[in-house]
Amino acid sequence: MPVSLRVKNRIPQNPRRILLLTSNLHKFAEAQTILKTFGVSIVRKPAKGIEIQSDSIEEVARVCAKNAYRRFRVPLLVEDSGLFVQSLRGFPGVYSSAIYDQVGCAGILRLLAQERQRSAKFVCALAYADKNGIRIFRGAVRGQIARRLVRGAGFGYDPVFIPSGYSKPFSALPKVKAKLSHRARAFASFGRFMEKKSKR
Ligand code: ITT
Repeated sequence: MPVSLRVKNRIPQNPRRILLLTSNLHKFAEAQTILKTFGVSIVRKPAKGIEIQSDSIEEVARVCAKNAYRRFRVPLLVEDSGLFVQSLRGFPGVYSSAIYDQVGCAGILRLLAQERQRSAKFVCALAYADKNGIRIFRGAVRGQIARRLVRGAGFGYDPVFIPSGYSKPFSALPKVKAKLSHRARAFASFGRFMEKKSKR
């Protein structure tokens, strides 16, 4: 989970306008759509630079958010996600980004070519940092790895991930993804937290 600490643009001071540190435009767009419904707006900061190695996506998000907050001193979010395939003992998991870059969805299909057990889950760990410290919001969605790749909407592993209760992958179900993805769940949980916070 690379996070850049090179800030060139203006940093928002409005507490309900929060930085999301990510290089992934799809991730940003999905997060923005969800948070809008809670009246929270986010500003993207490209993320390249600080990388930590960990076997936990939660730890990656937490440490990156902590380091970034030390630098920027404004409320910010760092999100780390991964695809965990049961028959591969959770692989690619924390290595999802690197594995995607190297072998893509086709590589996951090759690894599972002879496998009948195709259960998998997407997990998202969202770390929010402000003057009170770090809070973690989690989201997960269970499903199956498809037998074939279906190109369409979305990004990353969406063409091969079929959410439970559906017969098509996320790439063919953008509205479903917007409601029940790992990211939708983690950001909705953060949105509810912000709503409560604003009423205090
Ligand atoms: P940042 O670290 O800059 O935020 P990233 O794309 O590297 O962007 P992650 O490390 O969180 O983001 O994601 C790991 C990989 O998991 C990423 O390369 C995607 O291919 C995949 N991934 C994450 N969320 C996904 C989603 O909603 N749908 C499909 N693939 C996803």
